[in-house]
Amino acid sequence: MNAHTHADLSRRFFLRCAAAVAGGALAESASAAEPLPKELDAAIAKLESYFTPQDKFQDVSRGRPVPHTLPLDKRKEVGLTPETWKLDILSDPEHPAKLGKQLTAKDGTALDFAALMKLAEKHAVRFAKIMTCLNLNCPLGTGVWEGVPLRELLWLTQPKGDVRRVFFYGYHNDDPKQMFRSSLPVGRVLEDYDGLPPVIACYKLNGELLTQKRGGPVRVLVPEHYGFKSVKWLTHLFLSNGPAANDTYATQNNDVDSPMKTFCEHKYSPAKVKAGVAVPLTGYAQAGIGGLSKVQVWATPAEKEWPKDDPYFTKAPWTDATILPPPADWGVKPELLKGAFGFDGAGKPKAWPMRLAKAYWAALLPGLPAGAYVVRCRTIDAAGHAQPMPRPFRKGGCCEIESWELTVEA
Ligand SMILES: Nc1nc2c(c(=O)[nH]1)N[C@H]1C(S)=C(S)[C@@H](COP(=O)(O)O)O[C@H]1N2
Ligand SMILES: [Mo]
Repeated sequence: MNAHTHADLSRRFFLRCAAAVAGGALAESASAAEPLPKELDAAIAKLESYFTPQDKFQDVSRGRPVPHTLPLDKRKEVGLTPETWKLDILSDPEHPAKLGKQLTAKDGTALDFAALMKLAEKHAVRFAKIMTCLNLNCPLGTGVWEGVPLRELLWLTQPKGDVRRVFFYGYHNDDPKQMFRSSLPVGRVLEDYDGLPPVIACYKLNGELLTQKRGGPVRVLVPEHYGFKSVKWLTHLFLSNGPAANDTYATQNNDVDSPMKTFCEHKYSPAKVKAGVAVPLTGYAQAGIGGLSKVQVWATPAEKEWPKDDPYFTKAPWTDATILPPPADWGVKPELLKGAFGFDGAGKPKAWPMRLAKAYWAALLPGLPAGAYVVRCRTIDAAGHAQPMPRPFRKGGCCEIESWELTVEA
C-alpha cells in the first residue's frame, strides 16, 4: 500500500467516524464512507427498529379457521401448546426411506417439546432472517430466530439410506385440503453449505417463545428461502426417497427452488418539495442469497419516455445511496446477538450488510426544477447484478424496480 492510498483510507475512516457521531443512533460504519447530510436526520429517525417485535409481523397464514385463532382448549387438544406439542417423524409411505425407527404419536414415541428443549441445550442456534412472502413485495418482518437444526431431528430416526428429500407440514384442522406442505433436498438439511445457517425447528423469535400467530410452539425456518418453506404449527416431518419438490406452493404456479432475491424499496420520500430543495429519501434493502453491495436512486421527469429496449433502466444516471451501518440499538436484547450465527462474541455482525437480512439506506437527491417526477431505487448485489437481474422472473420472488411519484413545486 503506498502512502497516498493509506492517507486516503485514513480520511475515509475519519469521515465514517464523523458520520457515526453526527448520526447519533448509528454505530461505527463500515459502509458509510461519507458523512450523512443533516437533511437526512429526520427521515432516518423515522425508520422502524431493525428487528420487528413478534406481534408486529405481518401475517399471511391460511386455514379455516386459522390455527392461531383456535380457543385454548382446542389448541391443547390438537397439540398447539408447548405442553401438548408432538412431532411425528416418519418415512414417506409413497417413497419410503430406510429408517431404523419412526417417531409417532400413535406409538407414544413422537418428539415432544421437552425432548426438543433437551436437544436445544446442546444444539440451539440463533440467526437473523428477514421473512418475506414470495408473492409480496414487502417483507413481513425481520427477526432473530432460535431453534434446533432440523438434521438433529432426522438423525433420531437412524436413517440407513434411500433418503433424497424431506418434507413437512403443520396442523391444518385435520382437513387434507387445508394442508400446507413444504420440502427440501435432504442434503440442505444435513449440511450448511455456502456459509448458510442451518435449517431449524424454531421455537423462539427475538428471545421469546414463538407465539401461536408466528407458528408456535414449533415451526420450520429455512434461512435462504421465502416464507413458504418455513411451515408453521409443525406436526409432521417425513424422510422421503421421492426425487422432487412436493410443496403446496408448487401447485400455485410458484418457483419453489429459488432462494431469496436482493431488492430494495423506499420507506420515506416527501410527496411534495420546493424547487431547488434537496430531497431526503430512506428505505430498506433485502440482501438475498446474492448479497448486497449498493443501493442506487434516480429521479426523472414524469413525462420523459424511456427507451423500450432498456426495461430495467440500466442506462439511467443512477446515483449511490448510503447503506446505513449496523444500528446501535437493534430492537432486541443485545445478549441475543452475542454468538448468534453471523455475529461475533460482542454481538457485532461479522459482515455488513448481512445476507438474508436487511439494511436501511438513505440518500439526498439534489434540488430539482419544478415539475412532476418519478423516483426509482434499485440494488446491486455482491456479484454486481443490478436489480431485477440476474433472476427477473416474478414466480421466483418479487424484485421489480420500485417507482413512485414526487412533485416539485415552484
Ligand atoms: N402451516 C402453515 N405454515 C405457513 C403458512 C401457512 O399458511 N400454513 N404460510 C407460509 C407462507 S406463504 C409464509 S410467507 C410464511 C409467513 O410467515 P409469518 O406468518 O410468520 O410471517 O409462513 C409460511 N408458513
Ligand atoms: Mo408466502
